[in-house]
Amino acid sequence: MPSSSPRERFLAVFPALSAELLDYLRSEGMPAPAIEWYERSLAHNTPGGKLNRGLSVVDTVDIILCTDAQGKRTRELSEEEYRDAAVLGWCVELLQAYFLVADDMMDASVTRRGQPCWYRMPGVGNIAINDAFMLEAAIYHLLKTHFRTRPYYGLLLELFHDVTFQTELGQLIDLITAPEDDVDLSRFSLQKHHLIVVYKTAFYSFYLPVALAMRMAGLDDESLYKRALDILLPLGEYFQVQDDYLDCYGAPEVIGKIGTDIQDNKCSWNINVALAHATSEQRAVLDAHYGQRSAESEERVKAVFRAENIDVEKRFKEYEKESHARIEKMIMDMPENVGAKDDGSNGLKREVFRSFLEKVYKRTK
Ligand code: GPP
Ligand code: MG
Ligand code: MG
Ligand code: MG
Repeated sequence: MPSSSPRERFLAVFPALSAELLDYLRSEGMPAPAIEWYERSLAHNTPGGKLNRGLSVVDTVDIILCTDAQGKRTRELSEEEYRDAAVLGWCVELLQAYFLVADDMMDASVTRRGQPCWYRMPGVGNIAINDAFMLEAAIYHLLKTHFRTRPYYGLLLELFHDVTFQTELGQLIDLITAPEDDVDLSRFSLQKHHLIVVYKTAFYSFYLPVALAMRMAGLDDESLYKRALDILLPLGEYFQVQDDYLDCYGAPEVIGKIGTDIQDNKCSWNINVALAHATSEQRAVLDAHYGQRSAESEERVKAVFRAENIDVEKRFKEYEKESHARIEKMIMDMPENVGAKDDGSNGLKREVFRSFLEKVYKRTK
């Protein structure tokens, strides 16, 4: 399909995967309303986002298998290789769908990807909890049907299980650091923030897609996975700082969601920056108004964020530039094709990380 964009080609794989999952329900004798429900949940929650995570699996497999150390293309992925990479990519998107359906309930969010959150759709409500579980179950069904006979099947399962657990740990500390009825800003720190974001976002959004692609491409030197982690966790942290910033400063029509972090009492990057620079008067405003479920309080907090001595927006732009330079340097300090055999195969190319960094730098959604 040379005329379609990478995104369109990836999207074109989804209907067959959805059909495969629905066929399984049919084979188990599920009634038509159950099949229709699952179809609607899969369609609402899986394909509507930026697809960065899923596309990164495909891009990483392509860079490892089809380019030389200088980045020159040596071949194209076969149809079969593309399909395998895309199935793994969709499994990451299903994991994301599972997390987001649940996260939106926990965060009392209103919209996602420009639509009402799934639990807020007519007739859904708490059934969304079971729908989240069923989005997760889809991952293991697809892995089984597409990869059971591969030598690395166990490693794929292990990756999904480990990363899911890590993300749940991150979500736990995100939630218990933000109790609804007990606002205490002294609980927050940039150190706590670092721990939360690495666990709730970086492992599943950055390490998982690349590690899956490395397994599929046959990289078996375990030290390469450690190297990937060393770059992808800082990259994931940078990505979640952007998410925190956009929660307050992004346009809802662009980011597709309405920010809830201030009202939710979240230990976000913005509040930590404000706390680090606030005068005692500003601190008193933050203590009184952060984590309160009212638009007036939210506006009072935003006014402190805008104050000249705090200026979260300006500090974010500085952070963004500094992070990009720091991560780029980490990437450039890596050998071009680390761990490669003499013929250049089986290495981890630094282009994998550069392409990921450029995907997220200065994003607005
Ligand atoms: C992003 O946090 C983190 C997740 C979506 C992981 C959720 C993990 C679970 C185990 C459910 P966020 O709340 O800042 O994301 P958003 O801004 O998109 O709501
Ligand atoms: Mg959320
Ligand atoms: Mg959340
Ligand atoms: Mg957020």
